[in-house]
Amino acid sequence: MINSELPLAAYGVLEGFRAPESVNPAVEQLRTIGYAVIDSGYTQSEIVDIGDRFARTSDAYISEHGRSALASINEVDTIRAILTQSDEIFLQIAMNAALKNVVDELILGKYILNQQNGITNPPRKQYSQSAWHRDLPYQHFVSSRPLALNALYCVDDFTIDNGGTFVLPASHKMEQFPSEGYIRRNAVQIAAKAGSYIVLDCMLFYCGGYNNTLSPRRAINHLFTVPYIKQQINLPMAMSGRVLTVEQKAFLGFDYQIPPSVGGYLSGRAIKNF
Ligand SMILES: O=C(O)CCC(=O)C(=O)O
Repeated sequence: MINSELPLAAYGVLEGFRAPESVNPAVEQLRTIGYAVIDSGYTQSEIVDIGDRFARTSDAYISEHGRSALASINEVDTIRAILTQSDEIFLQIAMNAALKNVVDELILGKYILNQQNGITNPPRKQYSQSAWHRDLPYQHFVSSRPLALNALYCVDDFTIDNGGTFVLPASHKMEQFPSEGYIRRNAVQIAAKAGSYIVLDCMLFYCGGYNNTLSPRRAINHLFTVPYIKQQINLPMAMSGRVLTVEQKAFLGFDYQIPPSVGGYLSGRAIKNF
């Protein structure tokens, strides 16, 4: 017999009609102008300790890969996948509770850590991140909700003098990169204390400013994406030697690795039981 009942079950649906729940001002601001500054909740001594660990990790990274080799490929200001270095603090910074609250509200459903890079805006030098860009580069779509967010953890204070981040408010809602005149009239430079996160819609145009002081201005940039966007570096593979919780593994994308074959895909479905 043909079942002529109207189908009412659905799959792949995460949001139905319901009252808005968010009261977090950072969430509202991210939706409207595309950026917000939030406090990590770390104490002053934790913030200083993170700065020291960043410096040690940076030295180790540069001696592993070679300063001149990194400089020759415009990579000397960046510590790629900093959480894969030996210090466990960087995974904790990526999973900070205040940050998670905001990202959870803005990316509906699952998301993963796509990138975590240490960055240094050097004193009085050309900086690799000083050109306007989006963190999903080469993309020109507008989406009704973010597919990705990024968050710059401020290792040092971000000031006007040391080249604090510039943003173009609401540019996540425009497909095209705007004219020079528009940038001159509308760019905003963000001052933020060490220990803050500058959270951005990944489609917002932004860049670092010129650091006119004698000290480096350091940050840790995170990109959180829906799992369909591939990671910059295979974090499950790079972190496979670590003892990780179920939650940490999910966050790092262990559940979203590409199956090597049809058989691998089917056995993955069997494990998920659907
Ligand atoms: O240093 C900054 O303010 C911007 C960093 C940046 O643009 C990036 O990491 O992609």
